[in-house]
Amino acid sequence: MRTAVSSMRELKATDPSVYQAIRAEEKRQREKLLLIASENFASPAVLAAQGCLMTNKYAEGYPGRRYYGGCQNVDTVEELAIQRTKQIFGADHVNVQPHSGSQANMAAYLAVLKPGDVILGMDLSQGGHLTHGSRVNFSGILFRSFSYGVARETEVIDYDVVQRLAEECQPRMIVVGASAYPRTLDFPRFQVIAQSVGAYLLVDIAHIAGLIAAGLHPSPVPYADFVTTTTHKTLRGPRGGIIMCKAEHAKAVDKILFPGLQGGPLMHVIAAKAVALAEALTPAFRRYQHQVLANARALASGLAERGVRVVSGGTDTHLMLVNLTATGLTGKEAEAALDAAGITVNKNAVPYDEKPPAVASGIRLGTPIVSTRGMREPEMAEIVSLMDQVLRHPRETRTLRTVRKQAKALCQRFPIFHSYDESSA
Ligand code: DSN
Repeated sequence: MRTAVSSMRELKATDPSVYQAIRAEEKRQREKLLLIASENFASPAVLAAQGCLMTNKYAEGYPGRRYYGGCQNVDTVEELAIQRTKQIFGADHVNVQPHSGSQANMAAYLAVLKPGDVILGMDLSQGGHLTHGSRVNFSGILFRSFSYGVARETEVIDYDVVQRLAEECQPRMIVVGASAYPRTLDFPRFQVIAQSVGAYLLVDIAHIAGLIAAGLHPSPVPYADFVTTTTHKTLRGPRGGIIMCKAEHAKAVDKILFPGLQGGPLMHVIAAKAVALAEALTPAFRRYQHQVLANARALASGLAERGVRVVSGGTDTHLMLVNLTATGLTGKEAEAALDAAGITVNKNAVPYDEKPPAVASGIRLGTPIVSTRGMREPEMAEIVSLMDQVLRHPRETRTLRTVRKQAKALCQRFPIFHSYDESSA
């Protein structure tokens, strides 16, 4: 097979515009402090598999029962991905074909629900996800959706309120999981609530899958009917999704995903999922996840020490939300100033935010990428200091320029794939 370098040479000759954009993106990833909680750097092995010639193969169906000939090798990678997911999470049944987390959630709903059924999920504006019942998403269009959030005083989920809401709206499915909730989720409690109203329980672990794989967040698998995840966040694989479920839902899940929702699976991505899952079984991955958590705690406490308000007072996971109201900055302004200073974050609504989502009163920060680069607590202290300068002087060009240089210098001390290079040395 061609090497990555010779493939890039060919790309440069064939399509210089796309080549230039990829090189510019490489530079951005190398030189900026990336703190977007849902992103990560997939390993060179994952990238190699994802860029491989299995993209050429049609394989509608499942291993051993495909609608095309010539599927022996793609069967091998799909079987490996399934078996490794089972080994990591202990699920009865696994489907690794969802193209994304959204497709995985759609399949979990439609495996047992009908359009018009009631679902109860976490409110997007309080940390939930679009596909958990938002009005502008298929989940809020197809189903009658109700939502729970966090308590105003504590900014954490009040399970008594969830119980009351479930009794009021009588959902067929309760959806758990979040994209901006920094606290440990109580899955046994959600199971009790779901059982008390006869609802199915779907847990979307997209953000915390890597932590669960490493045993650093409780697993929902024993408690939930369905567990969905993406593979590219803390799990550090290619962009894609996975569904796990109890044995009784296996047939319904497989049938609704294909032929119900998708056609041919992305076999090159499934190959890369298998590689990432093998990596997730290693002691190095567990050490990495420990560092992700330690770094998140260091970042949250460092910011709090400088008077920055961290939602709910801290984090139990890889991410945190910062409420900027007291600084007079909006999330949008902070995102722009930080990016100009070489620190990339995303604006994010904070609980009970009065600003629209495109402006927002907060930012979300996560440590998966900086931890993949090999950064530890001392570097988190440097990042706190850099962020503090920007948040105090967001309109001072000189400050932004100086911080940008410092952020780049810090990144250069921890080159992309530094930690992989170390572990392979
Ligand atoms: N868009 C993802 C995130 O940033 O959390 C969720 O799908």
